[in-house]
Amino acid sequence: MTLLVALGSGDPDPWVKQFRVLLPDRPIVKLGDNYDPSAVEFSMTWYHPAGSLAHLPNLKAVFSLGAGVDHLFRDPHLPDVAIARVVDPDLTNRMSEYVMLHTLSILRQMRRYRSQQSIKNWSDDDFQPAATDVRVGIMGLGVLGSDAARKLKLMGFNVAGWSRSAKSLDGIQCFSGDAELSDFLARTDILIVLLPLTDETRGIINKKLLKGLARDGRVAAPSLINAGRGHLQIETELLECLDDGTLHEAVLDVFQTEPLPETSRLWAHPRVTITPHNASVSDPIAIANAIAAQIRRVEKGEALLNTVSRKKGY
Ligand code: NDP
Ligand code: OXD
Repeated sequence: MTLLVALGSGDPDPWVKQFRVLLPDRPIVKLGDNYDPSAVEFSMTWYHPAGSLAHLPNLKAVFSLGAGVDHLFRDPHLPDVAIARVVDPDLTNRMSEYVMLHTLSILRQMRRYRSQQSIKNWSDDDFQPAATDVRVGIMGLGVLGSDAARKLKLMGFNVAGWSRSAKSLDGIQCFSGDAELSDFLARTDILIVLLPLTDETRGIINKKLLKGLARDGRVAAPSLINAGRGHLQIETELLECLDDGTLHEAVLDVFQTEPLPETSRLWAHPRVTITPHNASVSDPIAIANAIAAQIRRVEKGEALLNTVSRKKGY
């Protein structure tokens, strides 16, 4: 039983090394190695080249090395086998760190103080709201969104979330579906996006949506944090909203084109913070462990966990 590490982006070697430690009895190969396709039963993938998982007649399951699976559905030749994604406390905690860091940074106006420091300007003339005065709204109340919601709530923020199906989370106001989106936006000062990229969510962060955010809050204007996927946002419209004051500040970890091209106006925008799609990285040590546990489950005849619905796209 061979395991294939199929990466189209990033270095496969730390993954191969870690899987060899965890599953010492199985051959672990990577794309480009010389292996027997009929021996491959599992594939661990991240942006694999289209077609590279076709012609594996005994493939049982594909594991995404991340929480998102949109990279798999780019492949028109994706085999019709079970797909599992990463759900792991290591990945979840890292994302919540990112969300808390940037939400607090927006609340405490760190962008402003950094620029004041650069010109030795001691000025404290703006009202500083408390976390309890600020309404955070999280689009995507799944594994990552609900953990971030709970932690922001603990910090005192007034937190709501929006998801596809109705939810109930202690102390969090829950909205769902298209019908409740405008009410959710209208009570949101800091919008956090942790949605998957699907046919339904592509381009959802556009001018119309950003104009629907709250205008009656104790912050200057609403702000955006997108750590979901780049194609959720329409960057030309995001820039228009930053330029005309619809949006106060944007923190972006993901972009329509990655790496973000040098020509993008986002790089130099005074109210944009850019991180290189590392809000929550998949650490081979933690994540290979979770995938090896899944493989052991399948071998014992148990069902795969964290499977993905092809119909929903996440
Ligand atoms: P989950 O599948 O657990 O949660 C997805 C959430 O989005 C669910 O609440 C789901 O609703 C909601 N959702 C999906 N489609 C819609 C829709 N059309 N309308 C409203 N809500 C919708 O995913 P995770 O929380 O684990 O991960 C979320 C995303 O974060 C990943 O898909 C990935 O793109 C991104 N990510 C980014 C990383 C980074 O470093 N930048 C790292 C890890 C993940 P419902 O609950 O009803 O199903
Ligand atoms: C993920 C990611 O989906 O790293 O896990 O973006």
